[in-house]
Amino acid sequence: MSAFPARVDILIVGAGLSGLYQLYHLRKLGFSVTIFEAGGGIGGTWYWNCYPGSRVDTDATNYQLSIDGLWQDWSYATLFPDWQELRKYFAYIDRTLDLGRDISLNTRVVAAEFEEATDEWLVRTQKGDIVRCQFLSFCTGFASKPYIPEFKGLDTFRGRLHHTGTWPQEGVDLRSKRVAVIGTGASGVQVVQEAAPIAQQVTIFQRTPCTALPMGQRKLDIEDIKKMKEGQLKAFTDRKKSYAGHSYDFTDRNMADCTPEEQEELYKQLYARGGFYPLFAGFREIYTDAAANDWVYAMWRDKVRARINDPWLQEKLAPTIKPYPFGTKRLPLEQNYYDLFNQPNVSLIDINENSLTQITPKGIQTADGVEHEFDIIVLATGFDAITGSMTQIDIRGTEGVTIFDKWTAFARTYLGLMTTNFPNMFFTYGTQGPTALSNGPTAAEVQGDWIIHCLEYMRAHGFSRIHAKKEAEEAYTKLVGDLGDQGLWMKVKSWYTGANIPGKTIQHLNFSGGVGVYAEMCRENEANGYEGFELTSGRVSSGPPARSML
Ligand code: N01
Repeated sequence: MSAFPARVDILIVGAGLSGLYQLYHLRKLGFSVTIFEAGGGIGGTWYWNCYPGSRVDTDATNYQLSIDGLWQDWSYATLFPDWQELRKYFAYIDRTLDLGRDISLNTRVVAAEFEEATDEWLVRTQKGDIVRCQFLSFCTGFASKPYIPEFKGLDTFRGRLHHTGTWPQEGVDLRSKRVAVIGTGASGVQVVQEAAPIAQQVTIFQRTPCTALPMGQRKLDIEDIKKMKEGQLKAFTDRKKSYAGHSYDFTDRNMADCTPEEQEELYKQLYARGGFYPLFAGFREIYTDAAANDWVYAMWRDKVRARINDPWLQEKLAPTIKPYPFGTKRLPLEQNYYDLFNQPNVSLIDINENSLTQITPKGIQTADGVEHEFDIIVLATGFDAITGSMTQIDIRGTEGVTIFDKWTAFARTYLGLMTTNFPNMFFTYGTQGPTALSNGPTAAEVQGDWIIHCLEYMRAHGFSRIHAKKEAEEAYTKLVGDLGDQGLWMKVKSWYTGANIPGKTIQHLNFSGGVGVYAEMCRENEANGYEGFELTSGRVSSGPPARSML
């Protein structure tokens, strides 16, 4: 991986799937492109999230890029690959597409400022290097700013305490340890599954029960792989038309038109397939119709309770009364999460009943006065998701506006790709894109294609600047809000709406109209010559970095 030039046409921030996809295509088109990656390796989320059990909740067919010449020779060994397998996939991408020579690792971008005189960005790294680029593309994902709650005494703990999103690269041995896991989202569930078989004791601090679905994990054999390869091209096409960016989609049938037996039979089959099938291949109404949502919750609840011996735990993990609409908080996938609670070394503390009062040198104290002693505390407490990946960087656009100030008040974008006052700056898999409601690689490609085509178009027409018009941004942001309000997402506190972070503005942060609809909007926008964007020409510089700007 090489040193970077002083000026490039396009600087990409982040070497996850989005960043690599854009680097590959833009370089092929003859642009000069560099990726700055904060981590010591490529892989984005799979570099940082190397905690025990970390694995993708998307199946092998869908969790890959569709680049021709890439997918044909790659096969995962498991249906839901873990972080180690995913890192092998990233190494394969790097090798096959020869991307490394344009990636600078350990290069964290801390600031960027737009220079009106040249229509260029000046980007500063943590090490103090400054690079000039005409276009800046943030491929920083939705979960690159870990959230650590302000627990009293956090710094006093004498054991090991780590957030899942910044897990030590060298690993942490959980064997025979007393492990606390705070948080029961996708990360917490994965850690618990890994810790319970080997740790001396695992104590889970739960604030809200998750509604995990069975993963259906299995090893892939030669026959599976052959079948996958045969259907792969169709899967790539289908996923861009679907609601959630997977190769499968909601049933065309209305729930109301089906008999109770037909409804049950459908969900029996979807559960048997595993993964997100019950969520994204069942009835669409579960997202909009409270009664349909109640029905699907009750079915999930009964299946889960049947696996748990202790009635108290049954009620804590799968409450009789639905705690929030099913599917409105990101569902984890589980392999044996609920069964593990039957083990004597696994226990649960409901912090609504018995709150976590402070972290102590020896462990965690709860409101009942008990000090629970631990060797390791795992903070699976999530992220300042979606907007946080960019607002943590000092990004300054025109008129002195920073992205932090703009989005902290109320995040606005046009098409989830650009935001007013930040010309020549794109972002992918972030604010107001399909993001959390989409399979990652699909969103990376749909949004990446729009950016790539736009840059080609600008070059062909001699434009040096693209800027999202304010009225287009207002209209799109309203659309995101209106679509979101048609669903049940506001009925729960979650990172989908910013409600997991104290004080953060609560708003719909995802485009919830579906990936297929979104992709069509992007294609239309491209076809009509980028309506809603102002394209201008005239200011091009290839000069050295202006070190005084930042
Ligand atoms: O984070 P989360 P995550 N005291 O925000 C709890 C992706 N991911 O890291 O629900 C006590 O979902 C919080 O409680 P509550 C995936 O998209 C992907 O698990 O807010 N508890 C919740 O239980 C996922 O959705 C993979 O009441 C506190 C938990 O911490 C996203 O990352 C694998 C607390 C946070 O859950 C984030 O998942 C893993 C407090 N003060 C993760 N504050 C893949 O497959 C928060 N909590 C790609």
